[in-house]
Amino acid sequence: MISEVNEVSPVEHKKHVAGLEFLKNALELSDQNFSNLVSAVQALQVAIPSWALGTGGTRFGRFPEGGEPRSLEEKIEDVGIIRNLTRATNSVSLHIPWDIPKDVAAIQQMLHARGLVIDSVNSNTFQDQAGQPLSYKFGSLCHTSDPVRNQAIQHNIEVIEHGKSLGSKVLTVWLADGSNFPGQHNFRRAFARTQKSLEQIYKAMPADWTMLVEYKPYEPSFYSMVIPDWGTSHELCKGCGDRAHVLVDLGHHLPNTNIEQIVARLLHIGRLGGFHFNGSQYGDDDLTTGAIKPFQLFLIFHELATGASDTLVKNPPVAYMIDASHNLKDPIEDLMISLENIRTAYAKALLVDIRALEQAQHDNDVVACEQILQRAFQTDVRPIVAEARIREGGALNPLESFRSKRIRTELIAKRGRKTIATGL
Ligand code: PSV
Ligand code: MN
Repeated sequence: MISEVNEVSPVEHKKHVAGLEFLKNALELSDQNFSNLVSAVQALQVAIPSWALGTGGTRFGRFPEGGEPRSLEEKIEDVGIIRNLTRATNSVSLHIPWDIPKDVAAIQQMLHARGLVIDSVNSNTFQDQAGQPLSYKFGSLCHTSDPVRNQAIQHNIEVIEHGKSLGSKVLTVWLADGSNFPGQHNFRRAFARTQKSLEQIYKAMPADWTMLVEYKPYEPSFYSMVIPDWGTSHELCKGCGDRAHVLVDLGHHLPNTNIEQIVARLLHIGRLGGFHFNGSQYGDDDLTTGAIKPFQLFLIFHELATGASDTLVKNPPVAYMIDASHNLKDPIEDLMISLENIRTAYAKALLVDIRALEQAQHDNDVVACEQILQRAFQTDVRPIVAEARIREGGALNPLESFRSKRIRTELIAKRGRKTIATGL
């Protein structure tokens, strides 16, 4: 039985308290302000997608870790392990049809027992499913044929129904639709058909639901994607209505894109609905969040934090999720490191002296502006992130606990070494 209790050794705890005290003094914060900072980090919760718990792969191969979840129940079990150790996630995102629950009541009970809820439900029109009458080879919501589009629309409506039964209120749509060769698509018409299809799906959502529309510049289509950028996504959302928002996935940008500026722009127009975290060097690389560009992650959180404290910003709450697959690392370990990096970037962003920055921006003091950001970014906030975790009963060092409790070994013993999870 995997131990649920996270004991902190007295020696480690003493070191942690000393680090905390040092940081509080260095930041010259009162006990109350320091405590508020920790509470803000505690409040940041990031959903885990059901498809990220198995070992990922590329078209060249896959090297399973073993002990992978074979069912929705086992995926929830894994997210429960991550929650227990990190306290940085309280929800699971599902992909339909991979995660259709057999027994809704039992799933709800499992979630409840682990302090979890269902976050978004995600449709899948990027694959053909067994028994499906029509193929998505040439697109889904953009398809030239009415019956194919209708099949894809109906699938999304079914996804909403599954979500309703599990208490979700968010439908996420990511389309693989696009073209590989010049001339293959009439760009204008493919967009118009997609718009109409999304409007129909939007109309089928209950009044308290939100639709998130994700964009991606390339892959699987290499010449054109129907929704390649945030502007297209925004246009589609506007056409649907007030409860359709843009979803930004960190890996869905061409190298060197200024993602923090996109975040600021969407916040300004009130349409930033969701965020998928991962690490990326070239594209949808699915690396650990913050592994390659921690400064960019900090700058993104700086925009989110300043946006949240600006009364002029009327953006809805943003739904956070990790969207990565794990080719080399143990998926549970990788997800825990991502959660840690996300909270670290957020904690650093909360340290930015916003008033001083605004003054320096007003004075066009470029050096001061940059220094204010660097001061926050270079602060070692690990004690704050650890404190946020242990205040809620999490582990002082989740990774070490995962290894010393030999959790993966237990999962392999229970589920086998050669299991293959459904997912990406
Ligand atoms: C494909 O790029 C992708 O990673 C999208 O980001 C979706 O969010 C995810 O798959 C699941 O459909
Ligand atoms: Mn994504």
